[in-house]
Amino acid sequence: MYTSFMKAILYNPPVCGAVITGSQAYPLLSGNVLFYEANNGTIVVADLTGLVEAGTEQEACRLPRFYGFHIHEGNACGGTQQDGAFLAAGSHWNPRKCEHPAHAGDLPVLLSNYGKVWSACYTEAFMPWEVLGHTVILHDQPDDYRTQPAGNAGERIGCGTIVPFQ
Ligand SMILES: [Cu+2]
Ligand SMILES: [Zn+2]
Repeated sequence: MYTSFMKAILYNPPVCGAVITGSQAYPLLSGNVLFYEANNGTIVVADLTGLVEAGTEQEACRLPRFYGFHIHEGNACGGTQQDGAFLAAGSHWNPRKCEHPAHAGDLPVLLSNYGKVWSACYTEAFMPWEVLGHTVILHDQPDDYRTQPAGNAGERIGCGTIVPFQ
């Protein structure tokens, strides 16, 4: 028997999602982050490939490892590698003015397996439609869930603006 969580992602389309593109340092990164309504909250599914740094495709550091993953408050992914990739995404989305890691946009780290990620979590920090117009950001280091203001998660390496699913 499926729970209501499994039913939510198997039998319903997402409410919204973001198409992820990589920074100059992660040109192979692509895929989607999808937001489904479930119970009193949201299931977030990350479905990504190519999460490997340019030039490291053949190296042992491609072994499974963790990457920071948040919803940021900005509505765009602009920003140069020099000034900071995806600087336009702004800070962690934080509508209730809490401290990290209690920002509504704080999510579990992603596990990349030779560049492949499939990950899902359930959160009651927001409903899917509340994140419309904000951004999904991936970082090159795992969030430590302690350091202020953003978990010391390193560079921004992937970004996408959250838009209605179609
Ligand atoms: Cu972030
Ligand atoms: Zn945060």
